[in-house]
Amino acid sequence: MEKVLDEKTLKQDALDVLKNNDLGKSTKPAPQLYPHQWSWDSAFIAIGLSHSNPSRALTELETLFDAQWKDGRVPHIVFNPNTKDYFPGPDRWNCAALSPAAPEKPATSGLIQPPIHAFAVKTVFDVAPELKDRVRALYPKLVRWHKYCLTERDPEKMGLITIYHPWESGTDNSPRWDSPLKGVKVGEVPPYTRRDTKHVNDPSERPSNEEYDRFLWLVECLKKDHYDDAKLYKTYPFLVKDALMTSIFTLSNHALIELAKQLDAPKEEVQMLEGWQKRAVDGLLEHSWNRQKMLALDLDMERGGAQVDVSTCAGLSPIVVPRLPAEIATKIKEQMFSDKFAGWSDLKFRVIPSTTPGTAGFHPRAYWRGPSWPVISWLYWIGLRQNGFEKEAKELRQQNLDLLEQPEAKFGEYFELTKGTQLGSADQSWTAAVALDWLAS
Ligand code: 2M8
Repeated sequence: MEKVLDEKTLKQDALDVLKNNDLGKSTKPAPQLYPHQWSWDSAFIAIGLSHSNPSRALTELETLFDAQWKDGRVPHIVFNPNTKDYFPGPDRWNCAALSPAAPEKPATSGLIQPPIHAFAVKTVFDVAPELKDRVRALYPKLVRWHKYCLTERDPEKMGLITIYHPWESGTDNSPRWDSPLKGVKVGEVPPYTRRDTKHVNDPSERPSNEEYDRFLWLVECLKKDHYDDAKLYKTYPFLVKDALMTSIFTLSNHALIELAKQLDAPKEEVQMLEGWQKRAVDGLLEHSWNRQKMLALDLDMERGGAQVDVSTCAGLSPIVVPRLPAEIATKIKEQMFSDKFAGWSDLKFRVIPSTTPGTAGFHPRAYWRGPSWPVISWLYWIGLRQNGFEKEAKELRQQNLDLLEQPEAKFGEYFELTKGTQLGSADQSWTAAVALDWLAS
């Protein structure tokens, strides 16, 4: 067997990945596959950088929030003007021309991604209190972002965030979206050439052409309604209440409440944030948590809010909810290490599969349909520790580090389960970032 990397080498390699992907004031998620700034990637990157360069870590988030829309949304992609090698690029989204809320510059997409940013800002602030003035400047933007999530994206006031596109979920091609996508009647999609498939070894690790047509048709529908939430809510064919997105919201919003107190925000503002927290936690536990399945499920709003019955890593997401009732936390922990996830007997490393092996929609090498994403294990490692499951957290951290210390792992975007083979892009920034955080812990 080939010798594994030691922790010192792994750390240096991780720092090199982030350095090589550095665009100056933001970091691209991968050298070629993802050449712009991505919203939630930047939050993980900031956490990874917080140990070596907290000032640069905060810059990552400041750059992202410079592109915040007037309505509070934080775009999922901020386009790097120096590259054209990505599709769909700024022209296809055409946001500034279509929506008065979008910034003229920089060009952005019109979607969002999970709101992990306040948690990242708090993490940076904890290690670098001297950055207080800059954190203070970011704080109101974070409040507007959270407000957008829980108002425009939750007009029903259920406490659950609605997504318009699988790209918003961060788990793009997950079986979570198979049933809601079936209801979308694909119309005429303007011609396009994919660029993503040429940057991976095997195109079947990426979404299929049919899936891409569907994704792009949804973009056309968003454009038709000018990215206007009120209009979209009436006519749009894909409205899903996202359990993972909402769980992450509660983790981040809890951090935002602490930030608000540290920055002496007005009492009424703290109370408003606390109100959102209660609403989101109640929403998750009342509508999304399925006691029989012991999983949090998404709700398909095009089908009267029915739960989407699949077994994916998103189902474990309430583990990150602060102050989760102990009984639910224990059930999720058991589920996480059962044969459905990190206890599956064929795993080379006991990491968290993105989809339960053998269940509907599972595929061993396809995008978000089985392979493991270190960034998800990292998120749930945070959740386990938050709930006092230190032993399990330690084991999950170690298994992920063992995987990443294989010389051929190369900070992969994701990994096949039975052999630990690297899939998708190599030198993925958020994989390097979470490795840095694990090594520092
Ligand atoms: C993946 O998403 C992009 C589209 O946004 C893609 O598949 O082309 C997802 O894994 C997403 O969660 C991630 O933020 C992005 C960049 O790493 O890649």
